[in-house]
Amino acid sequence: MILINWISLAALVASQGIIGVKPEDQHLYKVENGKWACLLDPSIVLDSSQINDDICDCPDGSDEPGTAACSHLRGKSNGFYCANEGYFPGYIENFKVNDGVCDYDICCDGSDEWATGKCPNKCEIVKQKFDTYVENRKAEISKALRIRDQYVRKAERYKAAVVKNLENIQGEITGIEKQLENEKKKLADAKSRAEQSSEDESTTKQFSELTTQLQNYIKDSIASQKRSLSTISKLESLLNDLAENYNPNYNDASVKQCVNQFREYITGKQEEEEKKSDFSIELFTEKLKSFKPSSFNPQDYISIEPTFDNMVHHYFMKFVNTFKPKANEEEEKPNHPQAAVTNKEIVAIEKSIEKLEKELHSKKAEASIYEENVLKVFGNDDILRAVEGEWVNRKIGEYNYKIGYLDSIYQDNTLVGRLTGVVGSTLHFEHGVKCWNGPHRSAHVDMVCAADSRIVSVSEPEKCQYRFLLETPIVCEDMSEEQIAREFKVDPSEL
Ligand code: MAN
Repeated sequence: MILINWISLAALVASQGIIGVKPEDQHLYKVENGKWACLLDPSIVLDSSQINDDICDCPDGSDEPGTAACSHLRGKSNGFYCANEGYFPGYIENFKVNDGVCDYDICCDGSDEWATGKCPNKCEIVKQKFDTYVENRKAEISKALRIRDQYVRKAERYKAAVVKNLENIQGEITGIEKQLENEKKKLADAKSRAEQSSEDESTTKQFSELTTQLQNYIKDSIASQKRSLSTISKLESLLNDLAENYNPNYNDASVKQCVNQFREYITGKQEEEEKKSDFSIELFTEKLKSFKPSSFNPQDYISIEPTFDNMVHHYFMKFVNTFKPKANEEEEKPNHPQAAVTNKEIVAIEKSIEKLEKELHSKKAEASIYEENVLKVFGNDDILRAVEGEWVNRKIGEYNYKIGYLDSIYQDNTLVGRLTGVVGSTLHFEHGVKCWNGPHRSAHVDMVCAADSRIVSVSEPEKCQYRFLLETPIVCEDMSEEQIAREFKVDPSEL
């Protein structure tokens, strides 16, 4: 309990009623016949001199609004009222009343120290500081808002550029996909043609074997005919010998019949031989070679030798083709003849597909970065896009700190963290260099509105966990005078 300065008290009571009570509540302290009842327990009636006598009498502490006697019962909202004439009234917790400390941030009039008389009224100077603060702050905010506006435009341009890049790359992806589809079709076609040509090859081989068989058969037949003719000729010579040299006197009926029949045969044979053609393969081939149609131009003909074998082959193939399924063949195959596909060509198409697939993969990866970027939230109005690549530096204490908004934070050359998230106007940085015997470094950066970017302060509430205060235009919002006024803080050291 302090010694009440009754003269000061009397003066205050005279000027503003019950000390520590706001004007609107003064009526609650109306004294009737020198008596007053506790506010929440009117059954307790006190002598009016017991109000603010520095002794707590009422269970609700209502008899001591202007002293610290009932401070344990009175909350801040129900605290000591400072009139702060010429400035804004304030409320201070009752335990701070008459404690010998000037609480000018709340009671610029020093009325909280009415009993000690230690604190002269400084409301005039506080008011001046307040007015200056509000004016400067208004000017700063309007400057900051103009800068922020430029950032917003910049962010819009940056986003538009990302969207454009994404569109371009999506166009490229569509192009590559089309090319890939074509190449894949080409590959399937080439493979089926290669298969077809190997089928054709085997059919041709079979046909060629058949042709050779036929050619051999004809040749064998001719050779066998020749051999038969030679045998016949030998037999004829024997029989001729017999017919000319036999002895008719023996009257051998069988010999006579044989000789007569042989002579008939020879007569008949001569008639036959007159009719018989003199065909031979060699002669035939000679004739074929000398065959030249009228207006013969060698360039118009495929250079195949006109031999008997070739002729057989040609007619045999013609014969085989008669049985080919012509209708289907036309449907399945294009009209123009298809060139044969080499393995080299297939490998080249496969390589081109591989290259296109690689290109597609890398373009898709690039596109997904842009997509992610477009969908990402970069703070209100996408503003953080505009500060991409911007760094704010300041030497504080023994270290030089560097904050890269969308990047990372360094304490000299030590990585404090990389940006991992944005919550409201706080940037979160994590995964910095590990602290000796501690966690990996990390930081929170609280951004407050100012026209220029500046690291205001850094603290390390826990080992290697940092908290920065960063002034920047990017978090500025238009503020009413009331909002600005509420932000004003009295610095007692300046009074
Ligand atoms: C360095 C700095 C400090 C940190 C200590 C921990 O000195 O990074 O901020 O507290 O390491 O050992």
